[in-house]
Amino acid sequence: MKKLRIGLIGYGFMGRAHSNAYRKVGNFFDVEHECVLQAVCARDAAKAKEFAARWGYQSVETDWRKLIARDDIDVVDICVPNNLHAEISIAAAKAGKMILCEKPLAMDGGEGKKMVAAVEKAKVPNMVWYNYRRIPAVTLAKQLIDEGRLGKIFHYRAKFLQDWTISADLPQGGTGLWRLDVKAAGSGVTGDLLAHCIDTALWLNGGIATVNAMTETFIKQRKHTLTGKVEKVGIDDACAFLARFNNGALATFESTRYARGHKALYTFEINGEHASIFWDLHDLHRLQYFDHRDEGLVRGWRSIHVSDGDQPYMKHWWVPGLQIGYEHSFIHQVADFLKGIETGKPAGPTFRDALETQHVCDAVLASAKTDAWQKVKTSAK
Ligand code: SOE
Repeated sequence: MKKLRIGLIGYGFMGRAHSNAYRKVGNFFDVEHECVLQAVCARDAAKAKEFAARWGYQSVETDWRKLIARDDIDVVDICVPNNLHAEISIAAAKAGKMILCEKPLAMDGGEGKKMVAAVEKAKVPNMVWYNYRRIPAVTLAKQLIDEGRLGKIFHYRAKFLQDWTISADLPQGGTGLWRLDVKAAGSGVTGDLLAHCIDTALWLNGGIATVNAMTETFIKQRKHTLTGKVEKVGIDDACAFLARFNNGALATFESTRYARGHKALYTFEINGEHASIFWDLHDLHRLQYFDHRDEGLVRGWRSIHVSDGDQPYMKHWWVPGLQIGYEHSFIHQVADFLKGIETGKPAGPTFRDALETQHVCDAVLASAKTDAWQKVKTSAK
């Protein structure tokens, strides 16, 4: 097997999800590459060493530039706050590395465009970790839509609800809380959570033409973990927007970190002329499907338990009826990335695909600021 030597930058929640995927992929998928956990990089040497020992990384770096300069690294995996994605990606592309970057691609479309230019100029394989595409039930939704089972799509409805930032005492900034600091995150729920909903939506239903949004920052000031001072909060705590797709479908998107009782409720529903589908992250192995063409006597919503070998990805796992979970979406993403480099047919979302999501996020934030409909730029060549 060919070795693919991974250099991971950052060791948080995503560092663990990705490391798990690299370790497992070869056990379950027939891939030509063996992922080697070559180095993990983080500023805190002690924590990086602890992470390396737990996950089996062979070495540790404390400066990402040194990691990128190493010629025993093939893939740079970026799992650090959003404000570092562009600089690291561009440097890694110049060094000829393959790049896997956490979502969202960038702080905004301007930065994203430079990142796309860098990876395309260097011709390095690249991908962004929008993992929800690879939950088997979501991939099945894509298959059903592409087969034309829904017919013309009229409506797309998505939401991503959480409740972890309701306390006014929660500080902003620093490890674990950088998502609340606009300088590190770029935006709040729009870039963090709606970006997932938008990526899935673009994949399932094509491009978005226009948006009209509202955002709110419920807690206006929070203590900053790094400065110790109470500072203005610059992120959006909640965002809701209307959208029109290029295919004529109407959409609503909503996200908040203030929906008491909801921890990660990502749902979408799509209504077409013949059929509808509904998916819920809390029940991620099921796809709800209604087909009007069914015989009237038994017509109704079917709850498809996506666990059979005929269904996306499932033949690689256990036996029919036994389900898989969240972490498997990352394993599927690595498997598809490897297949992409082995076949020369890159798996999405590439940086260019993710730039499309970035443009929607930019238009959403601009609309909320201007109180007006905004056109979405396209990243298509
Ligand atoms: C935020 O809480 C978060 O961890 C996001 O950053 C992830 O992208 C999402 O999948 C789950 O929620």
